[in-house]
Amino acid sequence: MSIEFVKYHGLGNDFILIDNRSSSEPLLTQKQAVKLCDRHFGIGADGVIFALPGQDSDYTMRIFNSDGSEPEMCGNGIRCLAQFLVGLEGDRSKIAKYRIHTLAGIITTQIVADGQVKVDMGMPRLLAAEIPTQLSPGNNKVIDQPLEVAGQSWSVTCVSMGNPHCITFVEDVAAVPLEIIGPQFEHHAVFPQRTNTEFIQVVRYDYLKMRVWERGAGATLACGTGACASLVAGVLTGRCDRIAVVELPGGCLEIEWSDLDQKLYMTGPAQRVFAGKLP
Ligand code: ZDP
Repeated sequence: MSIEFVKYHGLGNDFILIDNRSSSEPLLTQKQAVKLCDRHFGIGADGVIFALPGQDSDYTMRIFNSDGSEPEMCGNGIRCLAQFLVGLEGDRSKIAKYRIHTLAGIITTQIVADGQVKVDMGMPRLLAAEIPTQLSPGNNKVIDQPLEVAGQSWSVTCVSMGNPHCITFVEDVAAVPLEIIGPQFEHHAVFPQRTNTEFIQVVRYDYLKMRVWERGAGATLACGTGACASLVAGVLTGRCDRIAVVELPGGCLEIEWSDLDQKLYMTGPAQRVFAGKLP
């Protein structure tokens, strides 16, 4: 049996998309996903995303990271999935809108101007047990709390967008030795499910610069859930507005934490790169 795939990227965070509408189980194993994500021996990607039948929703998204682990959510990935679905359905409606079931709940995507995708990312979760982290034994919020990593004390804020994020504000993101400290945050004992790690430089109240070390994928060019979590951390600590542009190595996302419904709205691009067939 040969399986068709389409490669997409959202700001350089790249994914292999699989039409999995015929089955409620992913057509590939986690081990096969690891092989396909390899940039030298495979197609190359940060993850593999499956478009499965809905569950009280239009579709279900499942994703495997490039190390084979399965995250609850993926912000850049779900924008790619929305464009992939438009392609599969031959949807010619101007505003294709999908309700997508994920392990982080129902996420809604909408195609807007210029083929950008606006995503209702839901509400952030802030209690220590929801992240999860042991940084607050009393199950409080973790805001600007000290964490010892690589012999240094960092002031961290923890936010879950369905998946865990640990955010640190720094003077200069370019100076962060990401490859060295990223893995130490990811595997720190206070994060039982590991964590995604973001370093943020506040340029203006409405403009943040971010570098990310992703759980299960390492340094990537962009992270949608991470951009949302970082804006929340910035608002909670009085460092930024509720609407801001987040600049990642791969480009910019527009993030809003709505006053009205307390949900995060992310707008950004999703681009088709090429299609192929797996032998
Ligand atoms: O939580 C995790 O294990 C992440 N690696 C999942 C992927 C998140 C992503 N970068 C995003 O855009 O939200 C794709």
